[in-house]
Amino acid sequence: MSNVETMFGLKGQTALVTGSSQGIGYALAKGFAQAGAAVIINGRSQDKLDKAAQTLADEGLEVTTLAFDVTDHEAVRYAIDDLEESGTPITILANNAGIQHRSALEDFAESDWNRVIDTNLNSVFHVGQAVARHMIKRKSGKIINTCSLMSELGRASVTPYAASKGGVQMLTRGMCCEWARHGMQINGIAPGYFKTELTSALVEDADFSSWLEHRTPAQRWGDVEELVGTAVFLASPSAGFVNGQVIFVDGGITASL
Ligand code: GCO
Repeated sequence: MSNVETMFGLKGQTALVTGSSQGIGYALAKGFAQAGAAVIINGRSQDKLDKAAQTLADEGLEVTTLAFDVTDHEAVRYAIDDLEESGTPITILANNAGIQHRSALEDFAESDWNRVIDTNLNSVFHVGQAVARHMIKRKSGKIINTCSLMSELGRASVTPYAASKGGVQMLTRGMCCEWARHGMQINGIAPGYFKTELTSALVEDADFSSWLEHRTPAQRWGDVEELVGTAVFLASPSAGFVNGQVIFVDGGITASL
């Protein structure tokens, strides 16, 4: 194997990506598979997972599916322990599941607040803890949490989302403080504005797109494939001493006024 493949390849690894039947999670799962990992895609809908797995198979990438609700602590613990006890050690975890809900904060329903926090932040605790308990035993493992430019910057109408992603950034750093001593590397990826199902309403809003293109130094939306290199790097042996870091893949938006 070449030195590059050794440093950046994921051959022999098993990667679980939560929320990966579409969007950023799907792109990360595809990238991990292309880098040589055995990939498990996750979501709540088995039907959506089967469709995503078939699309990947049509491109020669075989993945397995594991449907569970990342907001259900017991269901997560059961799914992860069952996987591990069946002889499938999860060596890479990408905590990617996330939702968006836009509304003025003064009108934001408590149920919508709870849904956003449960899916975007609490799930990282549930799945991270369940997987880490096995990684600690093996004294190795990679966790990559999907943060956001909104881990650092707010925007009116998406404050609960920003609060959740600010929490994921600090949870990432906390996981480093707790688990790096066990041979684990825990880092985050903070996407800027990317064209996905989650942002489709914004992409279709000409005024918003125009504002974004002027606000972003790169003057454009990102494509989800542009997140894959950072994820593969963080999941690879070459990032063995990178810990507690959040890498912003955002066209420069968080670097500028
Ligand atoms: C919004 C968007 C953002 C981004 C997300 C990407 O409504 O402003 O949904 O929240 O999509 O932050 O990381």
